[in-house]
Amino acid sequence: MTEPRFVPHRDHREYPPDEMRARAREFYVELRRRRTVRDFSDRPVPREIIEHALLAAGTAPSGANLQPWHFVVVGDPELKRRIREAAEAEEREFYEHRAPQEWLEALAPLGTDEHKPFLETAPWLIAIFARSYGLRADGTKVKHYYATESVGIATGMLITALHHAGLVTLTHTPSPMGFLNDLLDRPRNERPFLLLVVGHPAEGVEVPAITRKPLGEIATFR
Ligand code: IYR
Repeated sequence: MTEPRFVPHRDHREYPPDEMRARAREFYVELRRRRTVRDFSDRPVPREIIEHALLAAGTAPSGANLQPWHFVVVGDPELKRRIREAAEAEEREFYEHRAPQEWLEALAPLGTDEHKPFLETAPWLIAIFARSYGLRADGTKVKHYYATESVGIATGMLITALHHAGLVTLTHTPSPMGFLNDLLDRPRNERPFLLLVVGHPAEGVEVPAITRKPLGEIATFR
């Protein structure tokens, strides 16, 4: 058993009430501008921006602080082409056979189909993996707790960080995603969580005319 060790939390900052109100509001206004985009520009994005967004994602809380995520950042055009090919094969199956009518109807407002050119156009793809267990140096397994929740939180923070930097993302979930383990050489204890497409939007990009639920519908105060 490792003994707990504590240090003062000197990084915490408290703001005067008015400043706190302003910060909370401004952050919402900033996040409210985020939209998922499906048409990407091929304009390059410096790797350093992606690295900082990943560092931000890596600050996420996780079960027993086991940080059960791994991010594979793909910029290589040939690898992107192979990911597109594999993803489109799964998507074709999904749209033509696997998806129940109800699911297709839910997707209709988004205008999606099996064509995924953005997987090649966008400068970066980030394949996010969730580790269902860790491995010690001697090969024995380390149990992980709440891996899905932890990776979901880290992914939300990654999306937020990239938006904050002025980029757009698409949370892409070709299903099943096992091909990502093969193409990206990831071990069996890592489960593909999702594929985040990252870049600048295509010029004149349009997004679906959809709305967000009001506060009264997403929250209850008691
Ligand atoms: N993976 C498919 C289908 C899809 C599913 C959901 I749920 C979405 O919000 C969007 C798409 C695709 O990427 O087209």
